Amino acid sequence: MKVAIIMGSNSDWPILEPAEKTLKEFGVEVEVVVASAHRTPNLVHEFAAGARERGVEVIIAAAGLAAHLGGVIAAFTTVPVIGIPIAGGPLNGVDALLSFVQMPPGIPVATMAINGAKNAAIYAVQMLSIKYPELVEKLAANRAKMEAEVIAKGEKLAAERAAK
Ligand code: RP5
Repeated sequence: MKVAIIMGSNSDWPILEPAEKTLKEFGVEVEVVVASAHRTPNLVHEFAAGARERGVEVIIAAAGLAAHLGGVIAAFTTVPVIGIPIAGGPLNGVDALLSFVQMPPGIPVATMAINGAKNAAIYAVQMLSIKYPELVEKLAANRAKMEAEVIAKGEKLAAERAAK
């Protein structure tokens, strides 16, 4: 099972690193690429047109500013694309959010929250779980872990308040 993470610039990487970490925790192979819809359109075309042949099953595309990366990739492949608008510039990611989310009918990009790298990874794993049943159990374990963590946080707060 393989997911590609593609970003418009290496300056996006600190936001995206948690996505790679999460995917690896689920045992998913990750391909990481820097390519820009505006600055390296030929590279983006090559990446997207060959994605399915390379075994990529889901693409996570992240970019900031006037972010056309997700849409352009989706135009060149039928591999599903998850978009992450990256915060940056004077509009702080709202520009990228609108660019990702307002796709014309026929070419969808499943857009996450601004900087929503972790959810992009989990959503990719959920998509892969349709084909790879072992991921269903891992997703359930991940939910159980989160539940335990939230309960522990509540108990910690209650204990701190009681001690005052
Ligand atoms: C976008 O422009 C990139 O995705 C990045 O978020 C933003 C700024 O890129 P750099 O100028 O840091 O290379 O294409």
